[in-house]
Amino acid sequence: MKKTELTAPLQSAVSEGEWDHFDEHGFVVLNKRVPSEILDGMCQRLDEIMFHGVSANGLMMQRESPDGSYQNAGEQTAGWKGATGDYRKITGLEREPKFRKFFDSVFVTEPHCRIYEREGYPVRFRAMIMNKSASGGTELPFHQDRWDFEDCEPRMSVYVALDPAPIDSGCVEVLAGSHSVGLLSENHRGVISLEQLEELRSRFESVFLELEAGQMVYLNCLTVHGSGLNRSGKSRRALSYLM
Ligand SMILES: O=C(O)CCC(=O)C(=O)O
Repeated sequence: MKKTELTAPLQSAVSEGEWDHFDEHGFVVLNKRVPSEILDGMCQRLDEIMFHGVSANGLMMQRESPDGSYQNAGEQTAGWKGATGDYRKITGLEREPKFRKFFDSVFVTEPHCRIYEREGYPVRFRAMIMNKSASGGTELPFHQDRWDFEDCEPRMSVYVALDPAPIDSGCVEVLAGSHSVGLLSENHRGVISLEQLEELRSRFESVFLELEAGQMVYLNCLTVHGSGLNRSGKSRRALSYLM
């Protein structure tokens, strides 16, 4: 083996400047992109799951709302619900090998170490697809990311655009810096009230996360975010890995 192979530094996913942006604004769009072979593998597997029901028994799958409203989104239950791209959410991808390639990459392990090894938290995570199907998607109310089934709160998510996410596709909108206000709602989905949203909009800048396929965002769980309907006529799939 050549000496350089032994001494070469590990490739870092994130620069110090990017972490500074994350700490100050509660999110950062990374300069680096998901390698195309990993991205293509995840997209291909997602097509197999949605259109052929492959491995879907172990997954929670939810169909889009017929009228785009959040309250009318389909039930989130285990198993396939037909050959369609009209799924809103798919959870339980943690053990899927093509997704694991990404979960095991430096884009996930580096922030994982930054949060958990430094603070001695136990390792917990949840991986899901958030889709806005070509037929219009479902509105997602503004919220902070919370969960109610563990003894500690999640801290951040790694968000990956699997398809291009221009503004008319219902890309995610964040209120930059809003993580500084702390937890706003005890309800289990972290959804905030319209009054809270109005007040926050007067204090924090709104940023639409228009992404290209393969672009990644690190998002602080307390950063208020939401997304609208998809008017682009194309699906807008994204992977969200919460830790
Ligand atoms: O993709 C979206 O529209 C929203 C995703 C989201 O809220 C999340 O990943 O926490």
